[in-house]
Amino acid sequence: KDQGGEGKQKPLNNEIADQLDRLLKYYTTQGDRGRMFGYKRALTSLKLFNEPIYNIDQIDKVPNIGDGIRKKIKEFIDDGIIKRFEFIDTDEKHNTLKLIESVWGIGPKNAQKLYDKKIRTIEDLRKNQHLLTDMQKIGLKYHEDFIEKIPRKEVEQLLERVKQTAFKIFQDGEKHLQIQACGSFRRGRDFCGDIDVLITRTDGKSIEGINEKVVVQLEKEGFLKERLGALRKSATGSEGYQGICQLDKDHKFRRIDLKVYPADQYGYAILYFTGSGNFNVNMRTEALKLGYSLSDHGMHKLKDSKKKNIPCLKEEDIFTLLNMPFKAPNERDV
Ligand code: DCP
Ligand code: MG
Ligand code: MN
Repeated sequence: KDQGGEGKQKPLNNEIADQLDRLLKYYTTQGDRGRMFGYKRALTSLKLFNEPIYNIDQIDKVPNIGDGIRKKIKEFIDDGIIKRFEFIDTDEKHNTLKLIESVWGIGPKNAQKLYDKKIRTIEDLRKNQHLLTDMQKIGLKYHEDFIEKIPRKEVEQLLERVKQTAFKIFQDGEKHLQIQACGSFRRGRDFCGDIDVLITRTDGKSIEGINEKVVVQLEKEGFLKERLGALRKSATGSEGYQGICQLDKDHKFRRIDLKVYPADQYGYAILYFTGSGNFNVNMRTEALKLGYSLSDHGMHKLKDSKKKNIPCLKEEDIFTLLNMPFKAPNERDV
């Protein structure tokens, strides 16, 4: 203990989170879905835990930490390392799998398959493109750009560009279309993996076709470069696009997701699209415990066989309904 006593000791929350994240990444590349799920839940709960942690007893107040994970945390607090997992950072296979997975479109399962076919480097992938799907080939083509995060300022510029076009092709678009960036950008990150754009219309008319019109126009203008899959229409009325954009020749190629939702689903849509993914998993689990099924387009009581949707136009209302304290977007970055 340091001389100043507990008051001056540094809380261990972040260091413990880093350790769990390290193990989570390891089990992810190992394809161990059970442990992946367990570590993800433990990590999210730890990040949402508001108290500073100084000792192992406090860990028992954090939800979703099982015996196995608790033991490793105890070892880390006691000894400063988790012996059995020291090898991870230098494990060649683990690092190679991480590298292969860093290509957009390649998940843990595919990475393992490619590894078994003797793929070890990005160069190997480039020479063996017959092993890849069309989407993965595009991921590989832009790989060097995609591994670079997008500065916040550029996300703002990309969003402006989408707005400009959408407002131009829709009469009174400025008045009736609501367009905003979600994902890590809305959670306040300085650097984002991609840009996530959420669109709705507020004049009471159907959103049908907005996605396609905006995408086709942005493609004509040369802003959107390639589609990653077909344009999407869900059974519940939303539309979407996944692809690649570029602000101008002086900027990198960037991943972009567009989603269009009907106004009466907007609260759910913006909550979902703001994330983080971990936060969503956690919130849905909480909702289930309270007897609700929560998704990107609505919420209903589990007991209700008709699955009657509970309308929520604002995300605040969803927290209220679930009796959960409201979390601002920057508090959801877990
Ligand atoms: N999302 C989710 N579950 C998934 C994928 C996405 O709940 N499997 C939601 C939460 C995410 C949001 O969609 O925050 C946007 O997805 P992204 O993959 O773009 O993730 P982020 O924007 O959070 O991070 P990044 O900076 O890597 O893009
Ligand atoms: Mg994103
Ligand atoms: Mn995205």
